[in-house]
Amino acid sequence: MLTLCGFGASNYHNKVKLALLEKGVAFEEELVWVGETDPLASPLGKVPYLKTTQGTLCESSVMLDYIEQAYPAHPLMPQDPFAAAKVRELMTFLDLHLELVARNLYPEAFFGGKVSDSVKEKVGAQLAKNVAAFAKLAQFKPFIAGTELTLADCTAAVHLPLITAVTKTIYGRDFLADLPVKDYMKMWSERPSMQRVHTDRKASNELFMSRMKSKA
Ligand SMILES: N[C@@H](CCC(=O)N[C@@H](CS)C(=O)NCC(=O)O)C(=O)O
Repeated sequence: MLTLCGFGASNYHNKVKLALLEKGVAFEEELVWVGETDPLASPLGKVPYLKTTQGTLCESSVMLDYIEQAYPAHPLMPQDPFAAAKVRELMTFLDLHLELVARNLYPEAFFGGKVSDSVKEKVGAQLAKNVAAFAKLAQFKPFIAGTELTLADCTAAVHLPLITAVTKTIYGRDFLADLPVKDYMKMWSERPSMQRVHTDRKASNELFMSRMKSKA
């Protein structure tokens, strides 16, 4: 049995959870907040991490690769090596070039903090460039990598709404406005996997916010 450790307000936690649910792999969840992680399982103190019968794994994309190989039923990766690499290319753009860049803005966009004007300027330019590049790769046909749901969709579904929210809040403009993200997320909202993630995220968000307040 797999145990996904983390919390439901985390986009990276939900990326792995969506893949598990879409594949129909049985798993348990263990509530672990940042600051309460097992240092052996997650040496950088990040969530999520995954407990398996063989040991633990950190880094969400590594977990997805493991789950895909260990549970080949209901594949979320194409068989063809090149097509699979195109899926990983999209996952890398989403994690590294979109989410990780936008993350610099979360303190102000979501947590009541302040981000300096110079950071906003630098991050805004980088995000604009990276979104334009992502737009050249993303298919939306209707899935991110083409006609089949893949691991890139489990990644896109959790990151794209954050990019929209953060750019609207910080720059007053949705940097993803030219992409069909609304239709894409509507399609996702009809899937039972996303319905569960959404319900759990709402409950987790409330807990997360009350924890932040009690710490302030
Ligand atoms: N590259 C990591 C990113 C995970 C990540 O940044 N998780 C956030 C929560 S959404 C976290 O643990 N942040 C705390 C920290 O970075 O110290 C992954 O793909 O798993």
